[in-house]
Amino acid sequence: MSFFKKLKDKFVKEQDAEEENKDQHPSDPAEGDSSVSSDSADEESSPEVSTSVPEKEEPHVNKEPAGRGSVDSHATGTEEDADPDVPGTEEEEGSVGPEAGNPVEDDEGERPSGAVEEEDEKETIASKFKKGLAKTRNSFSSKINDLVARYRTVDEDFFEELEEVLISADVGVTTVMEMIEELEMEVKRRNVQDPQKVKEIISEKLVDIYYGDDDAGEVEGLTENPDGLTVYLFVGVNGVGKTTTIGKLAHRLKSEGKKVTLAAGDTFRAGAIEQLEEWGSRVGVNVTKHSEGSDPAAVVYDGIKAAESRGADVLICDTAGRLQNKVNLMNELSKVKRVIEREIPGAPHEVLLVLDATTGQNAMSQAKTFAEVTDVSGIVLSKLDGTAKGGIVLAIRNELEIPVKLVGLGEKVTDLETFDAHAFVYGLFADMIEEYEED
Ligand SMILES: Nc1nc2c(ncn2[C@@H]2O[C@H](COP(=O)(O)OP(=O)(O)OP(=O)(O)O)[C@@H](O)[C@H]2O)c(=O)[nH]1
Ligand SMILES: [Mg+2]
Repeated sequence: MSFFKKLKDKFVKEQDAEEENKDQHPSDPAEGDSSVSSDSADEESSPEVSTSVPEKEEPHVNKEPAGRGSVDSHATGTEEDADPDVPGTEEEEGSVGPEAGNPVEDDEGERPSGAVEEEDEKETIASKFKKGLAKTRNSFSSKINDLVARYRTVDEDFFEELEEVLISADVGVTTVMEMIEELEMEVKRRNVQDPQKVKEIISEKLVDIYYGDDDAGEVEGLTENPDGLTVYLFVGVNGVGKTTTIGKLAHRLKSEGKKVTLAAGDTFRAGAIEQLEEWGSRVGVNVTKHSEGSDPAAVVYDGIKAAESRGADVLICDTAGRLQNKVNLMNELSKVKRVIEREIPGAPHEVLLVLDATTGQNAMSQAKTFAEVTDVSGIVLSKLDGTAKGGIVLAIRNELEIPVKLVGLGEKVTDLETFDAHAFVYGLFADMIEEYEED
């Protein structure tokens, strides 16, 4: 079967059904006009550990929690130097935690998200990828269309130009070379002369390149702990979208029926704890926090204890986004990881490195650095909606050999998807696929 036909069957029908559904049940037009209340941490002035209970408020969309500190607040030289390797986590562990007076909350206060978000959740994966990849698609497919319109036969010059188009979409030189080579072989093998037909082969090869040889082409979801608490640790430099992704993921896991808690392990940046708390109250999950400047490993330890005593299914740990000093980053992350590993064998079940897709090749070099300091199990590529160079997904997977597990496709709480290479390629070629008619 033709590859476009396969994608059309898989994604377009799904979308048509969705649209039909929407016509019958039009959604509430009052989207995104509610506001965030940011008083969640005001009463917290003591440096004590606390597990904050989410306040219930109206669901809202398109509104990012406040509290992102300025870039300046990230940079203090002295703090780095004062980061000892083992500064008494044990002591803190003895004196804090749920036994030390943290209330154990039940789920009574948690209620499902509101109607607007639920409406959003009905959006298909296909339409989310299509929307999120609009910038890349517009730039990429117009270049491809232009290219095939200008060539009457598929020759060397054609491939050379195609190479440029792919590189300009941030696919990455190594990956592009590999891809062009395979394309040339495939075109020869199938004896394709018509450049129009090459579009389809390109789309097919993009999926192949993503999955590589050793993969069955399965979508890779997040690993879960089959017997107990699942722990996810988020890492990445500042501003890439860690906290936002944690909020989105918490929302998603919760709507799947899981009990989720968060640990405010970014004790470094001013406002970071409050930002996570806001997400906690927005999606209705608990947040374990200490005061600013305290030891992230101790926060995470308390997060585990609070999660266990609450019978949570998933704990998601935020961390500070700094990369000024590799040694300190390594010490801090390895200490946090050590605590998690010690408390829950097999955890963390994912170490997720968040990369900002809009930073292009810079994201690649961040990934390399992080991979040197910690075992990254998966990538979260945020802000794919904000770039015309979504090809970075392929470069990351192919050149770093780390799977892209989640992608951020917008700022709404529902704009997080499990990465699916077929849906991604559908997002890139949506117009062509929708128009595709078998001859
Ligand atoms: N358009 C878009 N914006 C996003 C996405 N993910 C995150 N953002 C935005 O990116 C900005 C930074 O996000 P944060 O979650 O605060 O980033 P962080 O990595 O936690 O940053 P630090 O706490 O400073 O280390 C926010 O304005 C988010 O709304 C996405 O998928 N799409
Ligand atoms: Mg953050």
